Amino acid sequence: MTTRLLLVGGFLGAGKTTLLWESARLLTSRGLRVGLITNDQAPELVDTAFLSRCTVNVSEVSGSCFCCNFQGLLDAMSKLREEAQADVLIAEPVGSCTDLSATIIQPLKEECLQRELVIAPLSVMADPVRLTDILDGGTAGLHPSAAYIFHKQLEEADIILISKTDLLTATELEALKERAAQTFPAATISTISTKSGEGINTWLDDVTKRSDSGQHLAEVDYDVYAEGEAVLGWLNATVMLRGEPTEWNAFAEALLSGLSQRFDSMNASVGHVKLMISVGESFLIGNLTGKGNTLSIRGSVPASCESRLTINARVQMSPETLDTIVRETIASTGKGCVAATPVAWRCLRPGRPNPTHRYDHVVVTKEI
Ligand SMILES: Nc1nc2c(ncn2[C@@H]2O[C@H](COP(=O)(O)OP(=O)(O)OP(=O)(O)O)[C@@H](O)[C@H]2O)c(=O)[nH]1
Ligand SMILES: [Mg+2]
Repeated sequence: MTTRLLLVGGFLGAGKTTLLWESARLLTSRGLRVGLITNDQAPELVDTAFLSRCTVNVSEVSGSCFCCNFQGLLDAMSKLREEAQADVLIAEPVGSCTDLSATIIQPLKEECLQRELVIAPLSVMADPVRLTDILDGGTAGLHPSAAYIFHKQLEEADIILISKTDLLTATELEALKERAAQTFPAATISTISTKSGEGINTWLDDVTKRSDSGQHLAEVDYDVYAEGEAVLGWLNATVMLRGEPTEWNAFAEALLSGLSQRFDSMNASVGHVKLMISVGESFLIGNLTGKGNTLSIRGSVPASCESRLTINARVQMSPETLDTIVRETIASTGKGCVAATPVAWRCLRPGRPNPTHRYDHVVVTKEI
């Protein structure tokens, strides 16, 4: 049985997980069996918790990114092929990862025939606001080395997928597409909005037919890449919240807003802060992908005395400071009425990327 792998990269907060959710739904309605693969430096992932509410199977590779744990990616793929007989696997690498063409796609191409695998073109999502600033020569509010990662992700893309197009006018979008095409001539430029539905079926048609994956490599300076990751504090935690009956949507909004104020007061750029609050089958997702105006809450949870909070934060500061700010803000949001008991709490600074494989050439494959 041949399985197709779609790899959806792109910087933190670009919209990858939202697209995985929507793609799984649409591909399933086309009669395909889908498996999803999430990835992070540590467990307790909002993305896994969220996608697990989807009707398809999800496998998580945590503790290391795909490129540094290539075997972990292979194992996740095998598991989903066995358990779900997946026709299509969609994998989301860590948002601060780059050099995927050299470290994941080329080695996978080497094994395509043996593994009955077809690899779709590497899609790299780009938030239009951040992309505009990068094309203007700015850093999209990021540390210059983190902005370098953003740039390298686009350089190695087979398809650049400008996301969140609902935020732009048609004229702005055309202009952005043109500029992206000039700066990154090797990629196909596509556009997508998971909110409005624009472009999703077109992209799915493209990546379920094409197999010209990893057509080029980016030249990546691993010292700058490592610095771009290391400037971000990384926190993954799950906490039980208990106390008086609480409106969890209001709690989530107050928590993200409180965090945003603390980060802004320190001039600390936010890569992505995401959370999930669940009570039984009900859940909400909260996101902050930059300043306070990027705060969004989706879904709804009934008021109750107890809920489960999973929070993932990637913010430009030391992990110790991030740890303190998140603990203090959860406590102050509860105002003494909601007690927070951590079930799992990990705070770290990503280590230097040390990929399992790193190809210096593009592998030419035969069609299966
Ligand atoms: N306006 C708009 N917002 C979107 C769209 N797609 C995603 N978002 C929002 O973008 C934010 C980040 O979305 P995610 O899908 O979690 O982003 P991600 O790329 O998976 O982020 P990481 O896992 O941290 O790398 C959320 O607030 C989403 O609601 C879109 O098409 N339009
Ligand atoms: Mg994600």
